[in-house]
Amino acid sequence: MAAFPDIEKIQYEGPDSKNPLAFRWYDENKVIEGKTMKDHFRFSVVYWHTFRGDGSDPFGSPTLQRPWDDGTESVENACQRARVAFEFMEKLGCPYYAFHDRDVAPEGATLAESHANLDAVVQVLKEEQERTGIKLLWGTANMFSNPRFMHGASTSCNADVFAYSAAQVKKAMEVTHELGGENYVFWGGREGYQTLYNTDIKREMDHMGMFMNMAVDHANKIGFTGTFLIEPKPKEPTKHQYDSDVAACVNFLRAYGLTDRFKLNVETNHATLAGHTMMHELDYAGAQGMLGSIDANTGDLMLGWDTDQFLTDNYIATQIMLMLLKYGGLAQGGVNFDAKVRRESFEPVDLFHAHIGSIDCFARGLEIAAAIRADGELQSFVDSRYSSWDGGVGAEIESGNHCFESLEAYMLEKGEISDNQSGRQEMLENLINRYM
Ligand code: XLS
Ligand code: NI
Ligand code: NI
Repeated sequence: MAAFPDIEKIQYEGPDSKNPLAFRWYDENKVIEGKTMKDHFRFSVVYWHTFRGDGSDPFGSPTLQRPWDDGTESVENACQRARVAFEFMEKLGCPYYAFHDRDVAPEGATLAESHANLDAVVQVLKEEQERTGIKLLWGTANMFSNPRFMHGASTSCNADVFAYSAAQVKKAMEVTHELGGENYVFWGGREGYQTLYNTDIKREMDHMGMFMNMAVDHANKIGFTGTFLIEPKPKEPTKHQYDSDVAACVNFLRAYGLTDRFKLNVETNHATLAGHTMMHELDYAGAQGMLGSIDANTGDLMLGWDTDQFLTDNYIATQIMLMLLKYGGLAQGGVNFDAKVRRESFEPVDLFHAHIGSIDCFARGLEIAAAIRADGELQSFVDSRYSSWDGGVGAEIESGNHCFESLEAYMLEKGEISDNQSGRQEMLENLINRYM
């Protein structure tokens, strides 16, 4: 029994197509800068929003029609839902997916029962992966929904919660490994604080560092070689999340000796909540050699919380793709749609419209970014802006051949700096608009 009987596999039909269930820009085999579109993006569908979202919000009940779901928390329903998920991803043509342990299988009355439920559903996921060739981009553990995590997981004031979290992550990692997952993600659901009056930051951060080191040790034990990813987010649900932004995460990873095995999973809406652009977060992560993967979505500047909307803004997609091309792509990472349809978009077909639109937006962003790079005007402006470092005193400083004394002697002799050049911001913004 098909869940989407009226929908065929989504095809590329080109920019002139008016078919809402076709790609206009995403041609998975098209080669850009030496790589197919499919390999540039490694698009991934998220289990939690797409198959567990029900449209409820703090003000209202579920709205989304999901006829295949019987509404129970049974393992049978979870297995049935898993098959539907793969039908959806196959028809969409997305090569990857991502999940939390508790999205795919119901939590049991005990930890042992939760483990067993997960194992049962994982068998279905495995069969479906084999049947379709769709792969697991990453797994993660939900350590924020159950009330036991009210004070956090690895940063909880309650040592038993740390232990419970270790047991849960151990299992989630093993399952991710069993399914051939290419990464494992830590999004610090409630790893932060609501008030500093009751919080020992130093102790909590040390515990989190210790926890991640235990994860690396366990990966080595079981032979999981995937990349660990931390997903920065500044707030929500806590007032302050420790993994606030890319810079804070890089600092954390360095402080606790984790940079060999970890990279970052950067999310558009989290960047905005942190008061940064996505371009900033990606550039910073890339510059530090820490760019691992992307959670693709967008917020709403009028709302100011993590609204997880599907990205359809060509400018943001272009900026993202400029950064990915600049840093040589995502390697083992991917573009993961951590996004949900609005509760008013309640029909199953809306899931297709949402993903198709965002996939196309990224494909178009890639085309535009590649065109900007091929013309080279932007890059040659940046190169010439820094040309004082390519020879003379600049090159001497960069190669480590100066100190304050020698630079004082240089400037005393020269008297004044060579003239500054205009930053030409407006001209460059106009240049970008030529390609849009
Ligand atoms: C929440 C996060 C979450 C992670 C996975 O804001 O984006 O969905 O991606 O735990
Ligand atoms: Ni996310
Ligand atoms: Ni998010």
